[in-house]
Amino acid sequence: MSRLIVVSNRVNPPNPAEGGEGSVGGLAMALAAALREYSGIWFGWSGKTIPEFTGQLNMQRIEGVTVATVDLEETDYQEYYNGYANKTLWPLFHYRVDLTAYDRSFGEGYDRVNRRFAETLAPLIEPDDIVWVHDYHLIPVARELRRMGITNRIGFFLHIPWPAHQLVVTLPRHRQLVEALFDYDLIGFQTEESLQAFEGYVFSEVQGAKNARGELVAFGRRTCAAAFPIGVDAQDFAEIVKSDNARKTYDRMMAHSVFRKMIVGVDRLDYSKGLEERLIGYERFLHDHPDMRREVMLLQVAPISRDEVEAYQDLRGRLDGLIGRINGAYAEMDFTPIRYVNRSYRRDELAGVYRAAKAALVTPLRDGMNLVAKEYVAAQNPDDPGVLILSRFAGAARQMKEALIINPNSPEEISDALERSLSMSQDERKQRWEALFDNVRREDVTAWRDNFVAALRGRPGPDDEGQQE
Ligand code: ADQ
Repeated sequence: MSRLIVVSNRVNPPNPAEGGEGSVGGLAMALAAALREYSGIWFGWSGKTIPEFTGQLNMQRIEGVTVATVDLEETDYQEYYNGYANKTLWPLFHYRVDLTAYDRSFGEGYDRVNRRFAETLAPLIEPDDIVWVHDYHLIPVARELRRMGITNRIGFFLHIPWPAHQLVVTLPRHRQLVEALFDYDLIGFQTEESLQAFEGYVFSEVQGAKNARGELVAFGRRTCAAAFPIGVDAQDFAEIVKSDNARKTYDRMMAHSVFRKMIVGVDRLDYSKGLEERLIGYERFLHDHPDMRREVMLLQVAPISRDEVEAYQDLRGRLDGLIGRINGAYAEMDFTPIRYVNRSYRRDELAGVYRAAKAALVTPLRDGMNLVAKEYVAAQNPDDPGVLILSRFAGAARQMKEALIINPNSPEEISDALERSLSMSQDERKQRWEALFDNVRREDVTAWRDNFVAALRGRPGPDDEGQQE
C-alpha cells in the first residue's frame, strides 16, 4: 500500500504523558488519530523560529509516526502565521470581515512559506506516496509541488468553513487562492454548506462548471470537491472515560457540585467560539430564573490561544470583565456562578469533566465542525446522559440534530435551552443521546480519514488518460 504523507502547519504527535494526545486543537487531535494506523510521514513546522531559514529537516520517530519538521524564520512566522493565516484567512473565513487584515506583506509571506514548505517536503516524496495537506495555512503547497514536477496524488482538507462568495471576494488575492486549490486532486470540506459556497464562487466568479463526472472545471484544470465531516475517536474516548484519571476527575467534579448541576463549556479562547454570547446567555438565564440560580454552575475551560494577535488579547480582556460582572452580580458567599479556567487539560481529565456535566454549551458563531460537541456526547453515561446545547452555526449541527439547536446570537434562546436541558426527563435525555451517540460512533475520525483517503486514491492519476483535458 502507498504511504500517506500528512502535511499540516503544526505537527503534534500523540504524547502518552499528556493523556494520549499532543497539543490542544481539533486538527492535532484528528491527525494524531488518523496517523495511528497508517505508516507514513507527518510534515510541518516545528513551532520554532530561527534567524535565517535553512530548510534543514528534523526527522524523529514518535509513537510509531515518522515526524519531519522544519524551523521558520521570525519574519515568516509574523507574516505567514500571525499574519495571513491568523489575521486574514481565519477571521474572514469565520465571517469576521471587521477583524480581517488585508496587508500585502502577509500574502507575500504566506506564498514564501508555502514555497519553502514544498521545497523541503519534495525530496521526501516517493513515486507511490499520496499527500494529504491540511487547512488554510497551506493552500498553495500543491501549486508549489506541481511547479517542482511532483505528480503524485495530492488532497486538501479545509478544517474551517468556506465562506460565502461575497466574503471571499473581499480578499485582494482571492482568484490566486482559489486557483491554487485546483492543483489538488481532491478538495475536502467539513459540510455541504461549505462545499456549495466554494462551488458558488467557482461558478459565478471564474465561470467554472461541473463536468459529466461531477468534477469542477476552472482555470483550465479540473478537480474533485466533496464534503467529509470530521469526527472524533469515539471508541477511544469511551475507553478513556473509564480510566482512573477520568474517574478521579469525575468524582472530584461531582463532589464539588453535590447540590448543583454543572454546565460545561470547553473551547480555545477564540472569538469564533461565541464565548461572550454564551456568557450573556447564561447571565440571562440567571436573571430570568432566580429559583434555579442556586442549582447550577458554569465551568468554562478556555485555554489561551494565538495570544500574539490583538483581537485575541482584546477578547480575553472582555471575557475577564464579563465574568467579573456576572460573578459579582450573582455570587453568594458560598457560591460562584462561573468557574473560569485558562489552561488545558489531559484528555482523560477532560473526559471526566464532560461526564460530570449535566449540559454542555457549544455555541460558536461559526465553526467548521466542532469536536467538543462530539467528545461531550462520547463521554456521557448511557443511563444518565447530559444534554448538548449546540449552535446552528457549528458544522456539527448538520449531523447532531437531536441536540438542542440554538442561535448563539440570542441570549433568550441560550437561556431557554438551559432551562429546558436542566429540567428534561431522563427518558428524553436518553432518547436524544442515543441518536447522537449513534452518529458520533458511525461518523468517527476513522471513517473521515478512510473516506478521504479512498476518494483521493480513486482519483485518476496523472498518467491516466484524460486527466489533462
Ligand atoms: P478547533 O477550532 O480547535 O478546531 P474543536 O473542533 O472544538 O475546535 O477542537 C478543539 C479540540 O481541543 C478538542 O479536541 C478539545 O477537546 C481540545 N481542547 C479544547 N480545550 C481544551 C483544554 N482546555 N484542554 C485540553 N484540550 C482542549 C478546528 C476547527 C473546528 C474543527 C477542527 C477539526 O476550527 O471547526 O472541528 O479543527 O477539524
